[in-house]
Amino acid sequence: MPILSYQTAGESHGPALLAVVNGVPRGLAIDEGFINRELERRQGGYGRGGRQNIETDTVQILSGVRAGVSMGSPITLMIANRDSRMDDLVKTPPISRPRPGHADLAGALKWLSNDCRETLERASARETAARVAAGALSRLLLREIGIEAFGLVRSIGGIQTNVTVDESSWRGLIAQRDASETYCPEASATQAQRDAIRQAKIDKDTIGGLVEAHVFGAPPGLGSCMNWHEKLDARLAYAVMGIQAIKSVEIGLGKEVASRPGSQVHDPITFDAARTGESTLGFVRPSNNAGGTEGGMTTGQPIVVRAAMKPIATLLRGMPSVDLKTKQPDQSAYERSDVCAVPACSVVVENVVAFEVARVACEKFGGDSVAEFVANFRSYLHLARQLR
Ligand code: EPS
Repeated sequence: MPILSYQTAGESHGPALLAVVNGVPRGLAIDEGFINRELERRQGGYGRGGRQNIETDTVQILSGVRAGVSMGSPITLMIANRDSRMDDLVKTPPISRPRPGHADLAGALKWLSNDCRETLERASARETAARVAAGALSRLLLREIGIEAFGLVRSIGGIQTNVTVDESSWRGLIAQRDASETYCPEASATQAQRDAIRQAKIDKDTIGGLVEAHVFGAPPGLGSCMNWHEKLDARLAYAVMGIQAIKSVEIGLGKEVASRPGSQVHDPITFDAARTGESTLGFVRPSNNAGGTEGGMTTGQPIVVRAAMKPIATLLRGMPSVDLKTKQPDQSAYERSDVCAVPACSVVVENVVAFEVARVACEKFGGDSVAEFVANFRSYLHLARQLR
């Protein structure tokens, strides 16, 4: 039985983006509407460029699903690019003035070319549409065992919301987040972030921010401390750092652990017999500084991942660069781009994080069918609750 995994393929202006998802058990009802809503959210947010007016990202399922239900074979998800023109060398001309901060220069040198085009086509964050589709698919499986993910924008250009996201607040924040043009569940912060993006546009500049993903309902014991590469926190960091433009990943308190004493970092352990039905199995922690993982395993507390996205590398005003053909100084190239894609990034992080949680859930509960997966989940909880 394959472990849950996926591969993406496709270029920004190629015919389509693809994700091949392996290891989805048989018997999962595929809610395409949910996948498409996540794709639509990824396209949105204030500060996006002209490309999103061209595309209407919609998933087509090419394999692994029969009459709306998974068969256990690899599931191929396809998102067609309307703006497909990569073979037209006039419409996608060579680029020899690399953008600082993009993959352009390193890629041109790596593949021995003075044209950055091929590198940028593949390195483009357009590929994240395929990752969102795979992540959204994995969330359908997570729902079978009561696990849900929630993403939001924490700050843009230093303008931050201090809204608390936890088990009791997150459902109530969905509507506020979805009403926000910056995917930030606080109206005043949204307005200030919007103003900052508009100012960046006026300045012909770009702007980054902080995004968060929270996962609720995960039972204790997903992931493992037995090998470093099995640790869930390590895998979350790997997956999130693999998203375009991410420069830091934090779990829970993150880098703040460095400046506090242990007594103000570690989450005390208490037990409440009345709460054994919850994902913590009754082990109540008054704080969640650990962000839901200890020793690379889930604790039963919400999983909290925070990531910093750098500003988009394509500046309308350009940046000091060098023409690779002449080696003479020049401004970096400009092609249509976003001023800010932090809201979109929050959707990508939410779905990528969910996929990693689904992967460790599949490792623990296995099963060729969803029925077996759910039964194994219940059996584990039953045994854990009986521990004496
Ligand atoms: C993106 C589409 C791209 C860019 C963006 C991500 O479209 P185009 O290049 O045709 O305008 O807007 O890519 C980047 C920001 C980047 O640096 O590569 C998308 O759909 O998310």
